[in-house]
Amino acid sequence: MFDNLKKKLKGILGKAKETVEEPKIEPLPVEEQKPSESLPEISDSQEQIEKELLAEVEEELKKEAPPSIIEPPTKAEEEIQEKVEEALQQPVEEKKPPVAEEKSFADKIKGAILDRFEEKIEPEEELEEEFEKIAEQEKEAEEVKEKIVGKFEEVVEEPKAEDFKEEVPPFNPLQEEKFEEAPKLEEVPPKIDIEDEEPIEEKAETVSIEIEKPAVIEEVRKPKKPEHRPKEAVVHLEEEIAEKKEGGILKLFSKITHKELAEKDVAPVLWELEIALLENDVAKEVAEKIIFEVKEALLSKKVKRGTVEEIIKAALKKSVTELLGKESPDLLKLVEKKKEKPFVILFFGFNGTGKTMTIGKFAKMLRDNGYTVVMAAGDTFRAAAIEQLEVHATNLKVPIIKQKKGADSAAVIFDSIKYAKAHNIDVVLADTAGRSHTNTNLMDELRKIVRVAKPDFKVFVGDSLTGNDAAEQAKLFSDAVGIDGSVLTKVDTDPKGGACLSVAYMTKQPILYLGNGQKYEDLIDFSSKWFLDKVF
Ligand SMILES: Nc1nc2c(ncn2[C@@H]2O[C@H](COP(=O)(O)OP(=O)(O)OP(=O)(O)O)[C@@H](O)[C@H]2O)c(=O)[nH]1
Ligand SMILES: [Mg+2]
Repeated sequence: MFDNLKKKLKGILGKAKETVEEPKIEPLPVEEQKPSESLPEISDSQEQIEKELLAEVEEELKKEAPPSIIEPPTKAEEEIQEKVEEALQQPVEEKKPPVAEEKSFADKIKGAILDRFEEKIEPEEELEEEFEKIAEQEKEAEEVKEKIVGKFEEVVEEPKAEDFKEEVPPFNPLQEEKFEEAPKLEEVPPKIDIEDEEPIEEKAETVSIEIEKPAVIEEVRKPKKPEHRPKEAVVHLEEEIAEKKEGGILKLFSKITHKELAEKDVAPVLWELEIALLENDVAKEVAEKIIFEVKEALLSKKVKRGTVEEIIKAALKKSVTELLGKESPDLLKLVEKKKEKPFVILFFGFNGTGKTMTIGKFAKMLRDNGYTVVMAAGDTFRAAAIEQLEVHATNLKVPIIKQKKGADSAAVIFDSIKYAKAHNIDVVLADTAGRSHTNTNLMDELRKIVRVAKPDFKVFVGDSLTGNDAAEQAKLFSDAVGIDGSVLTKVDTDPKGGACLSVAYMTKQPILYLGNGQKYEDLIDFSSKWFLDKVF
């Protein structure tokens, strides 16, 4: 029962979130990115913190760099450096491994020069010969030097610009002044003569020491790259943003959590909803009314994200409740309230919709509730209709008033009322022949019955399987004789269920009961709540 409609609505509601709502985080509209509200000030804060971080890095660098490096060279130092540079130009084939790698560059230079002082001084002629050799090898030494410089550049270029930020100029150890800074003044002998120069072999060793220089300098000068921004800084930044931009954040939050839907956002889901309603026997007029109301609900206010499904559901429920109209009256109470017995209920509708069967169900329900009933065999038109009702009367052990086939239906019903009055029976259940609006005679007959019997309650019986037709029929009967309420039968075989809405809307009268089977007890006391619970 109602399985189709239920399934369809469930599917649509399930999809509504995806189809109606956009991704959760939408970019702020340009006009809302005012300087006072968010982004620029946030950048300022970041910049400030980055500056602080850089200052810290610089401070660390200063600490790590030996003070000698930044001292200006003195004359004595310059002299030493000259010697060192001469030594640099010596051939490198005979270079030896570094003397003591753990020593600083300045120590190594100083040590090498002091060693030379301790060596035995060679005669001048020998020295000249050696210098000639040096001159011959000068070219080769130059090449070696270039290689060293090349290495230098590679090593020095390694630190990335962003590691130092813009304020810290990248260190260039190739600058002359940096070379001159290396040795320490106090620890170097004040005078150095050319005669003091060591033999070629020894100079080669000096070159070897010099080769180590780049690595040592790099070690000293290369700032430690901050691998991660300190956690505290990040936390601080977030707090700052949160504090300063409270208004902006709240706005942003509102943007994220709420969305003002436009027609184009809701159109697809409304279209699907309308199709589902039409496919499930909801009359076009009724479906359009529902869609209009759901649309109003979605477009009327800012919709909180993630609640579209709920909003559609709520709008559907509201709309359906309104469509179903006033709540079904409690028939038993109406019977009870009537001062003068009997309470007359007239059943009518198209052929084969279940009028006679429904009379049997009502009889049982009333009897079960302590009311006495009499059946009126008002269908004098169709063959076997009287016998059919008789079967129910026998089964339920209730009296039946009947005449022959072809008798005046209004007269049979009038007789039943007289019988009820005479026997103090609470309720008369009057059957009628099935008819359509095209059958003028039968419609006139029905008018006559109503005029004569003056029923207390006129019940339209519709077959829910006929869907929209049931609603059309109901409208015709309503126009002809008026309807106080409807019964929709065979809902047990109807997976759609839309006829309920259509019939109620067309007749502007409530659905009283639903017939959901062929047994007497298969009668559902209808209410909008029951319907909504079933469908949603
Ligand atoms: N499954 C099911 N069948 C029903 C229901 N109500 C009635 N029927 C069946 O529908 C058929 C027609 O029922 P009737 O009570 O004879 O219908 P009617 O409106 O009196 O028919 P006419 O007098 O010929 O106009 C019978 O076979 C019933 O058993 C119902 O709620 N569910
Ligand atoms: Mg019948």
